[in-house]
Amino acid sequence: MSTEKKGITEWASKDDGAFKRQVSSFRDEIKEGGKFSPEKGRYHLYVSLACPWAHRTLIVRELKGLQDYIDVSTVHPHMLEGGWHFVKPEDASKTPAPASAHSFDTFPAATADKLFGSSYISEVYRHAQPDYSARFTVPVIWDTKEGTIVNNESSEIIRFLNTGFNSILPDGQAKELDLYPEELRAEIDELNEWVYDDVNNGVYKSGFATKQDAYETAVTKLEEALHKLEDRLSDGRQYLVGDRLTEADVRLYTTIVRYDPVYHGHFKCNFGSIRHDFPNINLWLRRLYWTNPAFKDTTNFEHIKEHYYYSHSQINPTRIVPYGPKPDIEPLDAAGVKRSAADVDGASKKVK
Ligand SMILES: N[C@@H](CCC(=O)N[C@@H](CS)C(=O)NCC(=O)O)C(=O)O
Repeated sequence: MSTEKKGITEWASKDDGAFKRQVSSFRDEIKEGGKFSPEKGRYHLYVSLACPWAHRTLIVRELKGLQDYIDVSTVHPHMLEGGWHFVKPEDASKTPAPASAHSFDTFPAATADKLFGSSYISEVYRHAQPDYSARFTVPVIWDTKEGTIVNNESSEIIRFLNTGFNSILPDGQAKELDLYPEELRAEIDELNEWVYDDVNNGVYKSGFATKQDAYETAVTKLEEALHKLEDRLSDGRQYLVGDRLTEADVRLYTTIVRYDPVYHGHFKCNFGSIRHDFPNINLWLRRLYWTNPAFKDTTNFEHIKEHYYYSHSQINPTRIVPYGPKPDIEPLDAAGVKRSAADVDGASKKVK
């Protein structure tokens, strides 16, 4: 079987049963004065709302006020034989079937490929490189001027979205926002490194392991890392690094918000749940979700649950998507309000 045909759940090594994530292929950046300079409407972002890596880019796009600068196409949550697929342009305006109907053709908030009308994300990759044979992953940021992919590595995309458009953004909060400030870089880098290995990728290593030992190695590292994060947040701090929002929060958020709905059950990360066993992480999570629209607006629990439980039939052959947990994320209750009084004021009114 060629690499490109292999499903993501078959990336586990035959020898030790451990999951190994592929390295991304397109690694350019958008920056003033470079080949890919910032321009309104020039770039297009391909995402899945289910994917934690793509989710990072959507959050930063919104935090940096780039919604009118970079348009987005959103794949359907089912990642099956041919990889990520789009709704057909002629179906895009139809009322989507309810999520529970498991339709291949429509799904709430899934779009057509707005640039090419492609059926699969693989077609977009092949427009950039006809002989591309690695994995067809999201996120992808496409340049309509050069007709190619600028980058398909989320950690790099969020870095250049953070600064690359500042020269054309209007003055204001979004332009000022720096998610990777010079003075915090060393601490952010240090945190990112183990959070990536043990948490972001740790849930996948647990869920995609095909041998007991590989699973246990991954899941116990994840458990240890979550306890380390829980301790870090025990002084009541609102953000992981310094006293402000940084990319470290963005990168951890997209894993934690999926934890109780998906990773706890589907990926067998069930030594505890965020809501019952990690109160400090749970508070940090709820503050981000309920007080900052860039987090809530970009979090779609229907896509998240439907994607994992329906797509990985090796792990869940019945494809039944679980009913719970209820609610998807807990409200920001009185304790949360007390601990972050200043921030919560406006947002807590939204909490049902
Ligand atoms: N290193 C990449 C990883 C992206 C990634 O693995 N995306 C997954 C979805 S969560 C994907 O598109 N998988 C498709 C496949 O493997 O065929 C990044 O952070 O951008």
